[in-house]
Amino acid sequence: MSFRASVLTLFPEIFPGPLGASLAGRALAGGLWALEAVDIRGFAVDRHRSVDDTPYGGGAGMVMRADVVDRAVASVADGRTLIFLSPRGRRLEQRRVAALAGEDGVVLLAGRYEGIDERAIEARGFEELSVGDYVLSGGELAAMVLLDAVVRLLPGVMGASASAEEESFSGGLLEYPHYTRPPVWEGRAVPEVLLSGDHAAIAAWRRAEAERITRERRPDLLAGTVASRAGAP
Ligand code: 4HQ
Repeated sequence: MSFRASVLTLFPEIFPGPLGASLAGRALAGGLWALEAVDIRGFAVDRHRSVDDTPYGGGAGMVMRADVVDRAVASVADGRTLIFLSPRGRRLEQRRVAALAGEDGVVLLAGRYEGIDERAIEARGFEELSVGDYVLSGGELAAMVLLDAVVRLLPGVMGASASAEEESFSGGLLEYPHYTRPPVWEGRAVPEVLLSGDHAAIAAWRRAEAERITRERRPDLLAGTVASRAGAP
């Protein structure tokens, strides 16, 4: 069976969005993965179909109700990993992305307003993941980021060549610079070695450039810290 993603959201109409285009979109159309957007509002029970309420203890904004959210979760939960997108979560890294790509699928909970009643997160042991240290207006874009990163790793999505190359060579380093025609553009020449036809020299140059750029921009990736060694970008 292929990878199945369920996204619980108050804005199901924004899916698949960018996931319906390009690489992920072709894979979706081709049945290499499946995406279901579940409208949390469909699980509201009162006359006004409310999904949120005022926070206990006071303060600004509204909080999504645990009972409504949990009924939405129950409607799709089938043993797949449950993930809540939140800036409070562990930072999403390529290592986790790759592990998720090896699972049956995921259930992603995208919050709006000030957040979700903590008990709904706690009760089912949601894993919390963040796509970065900035504040989005909802978890939907974060869910799309996670899915985009996962889907490109699914078997048959990228083709063996690109994925194999990524694993062996660029693992843990930033990408070397790329060039295409024309050979000189606005007075800027393509590095000569790339025109030499010497494949060993080209591979050595690319490796050296990848190391230089990584050292300059992201020395943390070389440091062998927990945040590195995952084989990311
Ligand atoms: N939000 N990484 C607040 C994020 C976010 C992030 C999602 C905003 C949850 C309630 N999610 N809502 N950064 O900023 O994942």
